[in-house]
Amino acid sequence: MDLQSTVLRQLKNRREGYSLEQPFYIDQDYFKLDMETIWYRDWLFIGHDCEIPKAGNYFTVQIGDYPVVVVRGKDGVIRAFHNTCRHRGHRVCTQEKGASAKLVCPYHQWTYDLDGSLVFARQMGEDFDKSKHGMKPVACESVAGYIFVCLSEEPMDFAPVRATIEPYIKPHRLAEAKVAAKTTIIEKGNWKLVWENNRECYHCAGNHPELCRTYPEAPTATGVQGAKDDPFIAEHWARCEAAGLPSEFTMDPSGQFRVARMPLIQGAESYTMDGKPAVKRLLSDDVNAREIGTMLLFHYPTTWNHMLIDHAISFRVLPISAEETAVTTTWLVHKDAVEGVDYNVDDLTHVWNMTNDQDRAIVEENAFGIRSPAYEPGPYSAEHEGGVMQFVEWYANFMINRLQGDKARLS
Ligand code: 3BY
Ligand code: FES
Ligand code: FE
Repeated sequence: MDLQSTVLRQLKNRREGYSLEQPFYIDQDYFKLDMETIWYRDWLFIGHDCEIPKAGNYFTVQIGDYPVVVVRGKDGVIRAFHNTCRHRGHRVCTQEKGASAKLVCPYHQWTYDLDGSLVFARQMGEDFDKSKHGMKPVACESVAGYIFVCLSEEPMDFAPVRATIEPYIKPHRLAEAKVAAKTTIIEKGNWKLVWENNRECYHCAGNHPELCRTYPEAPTATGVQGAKDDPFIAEHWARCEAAGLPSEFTMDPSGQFRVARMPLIQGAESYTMDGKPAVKRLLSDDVNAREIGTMLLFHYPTTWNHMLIDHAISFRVLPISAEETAVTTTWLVHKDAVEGVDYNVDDLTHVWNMTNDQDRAIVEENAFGIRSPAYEPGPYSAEHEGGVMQFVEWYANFMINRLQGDKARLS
């Protein structure tokens, strides 16, 4: 049986409410199938508008086999391109980020405009057509300060994502914020283990002493059920909505993304050791309320986020191999917040640096145990791990639909 058929059978027959079978977490071929079926075809959060505030600012990112460059044009528009030169394929932009009036390939100096068109290629002969050798575009959308790209040549409609998430993010004014800190850690575990760990707080009390000072471990906050029946949360939504902040739990019917504004532990305003804001200059001039908690956004497969009164934190997940995942964390503050005056980076980043490292250790030990021939899928806690079940269900359904669609197209 071919791999697609095996995976389809395993996903269709999977035991609901149980973790996946071993190869989904460790096998190279399964990993390749994840990349081809999800990562190379769907919208992926990749970075923030405010990381490239001026024309010619760019950053690069590696998505599986695809190097991509994201650049702001002279017209202010953010575009993405395959970062492979149309001459002989050298990466055009070799740095993680930079600023340049044109994009110049270091190999033979083919030169591209910020809109991707080839403007200079030395001594290529009379009949060489520059217009046929522009950088290949990658679909790119920016919404309220979040940049998404899609490697597919026929991207899915982005409009539903925009319509749902924009009103929730917009009041935080992240398009005009600034990056106060950014880290990338490598977790030695499959990308789905990173997500499974993220989608529950069953592990929080035992692993995250710093985060638990301010983030509630109740499954209603992290998971996908019961929030609206929790009077503490309902009161929070009513108060925040009255202040003009969309807050109620909203999940896309596909289960791929959700937004919800959750209260922190009573009295806490930010992820600091004492719960007080880490930044004196608050994040948004448009928010006229305090104790707004955290606006939670996830969008599978690349991002989960926290938007607070004083700063926002985005997390970007990118798979490196079947058993390695890069997690990039970005802390955003008001553009006029001054380091050393309004905040210091150590206090701002402490709780999530600790939490990330604790989660990395969990994911790595989880991967370790799953490699055992004795591993078998285990039961999720219905009470605490509803979010994990929802993630696995999204993954399984997404894969099943795509793989079945591909089969139908080929036959
Ligand atoms: O970052 C998060 O959203 C999740 C939720 C609970 C714990 N955790 C790290
Ligand atoms: Fe880019 Fe030759 S490969 S200029
Ligand atoms: Fe955690």
